[in-house]
Amino acid sequence: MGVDNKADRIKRMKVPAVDAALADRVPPGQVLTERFPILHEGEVPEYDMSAWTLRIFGEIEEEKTIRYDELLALPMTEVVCDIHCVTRWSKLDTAWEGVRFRDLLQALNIRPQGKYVMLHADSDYETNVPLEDLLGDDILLAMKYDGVPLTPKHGWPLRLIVPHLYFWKSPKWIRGIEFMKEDREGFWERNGFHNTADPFEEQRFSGEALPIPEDEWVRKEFD
Ligand SMILES: Nc1nc2c(c(=O)[nH]1)N[C@H]1C(S)=C(S)[C@@H](COP(=O)(O)O)O[C@H]1N2
Ligand SMILES: [Mo]
Repeated sequence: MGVDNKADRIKRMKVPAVDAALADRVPPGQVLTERFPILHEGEVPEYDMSAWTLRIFGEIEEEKTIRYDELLALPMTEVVCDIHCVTRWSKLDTAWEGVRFRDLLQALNIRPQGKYVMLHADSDYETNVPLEDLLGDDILLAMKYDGVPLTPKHGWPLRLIVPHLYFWKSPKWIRGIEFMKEDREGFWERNGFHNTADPFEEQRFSGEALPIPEDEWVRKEFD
């Protein structure tokens, strides 16, 4: 209790409220960016969309090949989320639209032993995530960013968004989803990155060293 003057109100409400809200959302060791960095290995792929497919295979009763127009016919979901790259940038309130991973799974007969997933992408990229991590409301096979189709550099025509893990677990240009009995390491996971990759636990690397190639830190392109 006490005198409720203007100075007190500002101290109490404004500054601490904003700081506390951001502190909650920015994982340790991360820096916020307003721009949208572009990071990947290899070339930005070019597609003939009449030949484009998403292949679903491994521990599934019957292997499936899905065309882009079939994906577009599924219910669309919007997700607004924060993203966190292992190279220390985070971006708040990114807005995506696409098919919820869980909704795609519904139409598929995944075998119960298929507990791990390898996400296969162009150009020669793959990353592994446990199936359990892909069942949430905010796990999206995204086709749009900020209300318009993804740009080629950010993953058009299809990218997976896994907001609660470091962004290397969100493959651009995804082309295949493989269900596996046992976990297997993807590209960065084989190259020293952490298998789980929870940014709030700061699970960047699997060892002491920082095995990120120099160009991953210095090569910076933005939208
Ligand atoms: N196909 C593919 N997806 C990828 C990568 C890649 O090299 N190839 N890099 C990952 C990494 S390390 C990051 S930080 C994000 C960057 O996504 P952005 O360029 O849209 O910011 O894509 C991820 N997805
Ligand atoms: Mo990254």
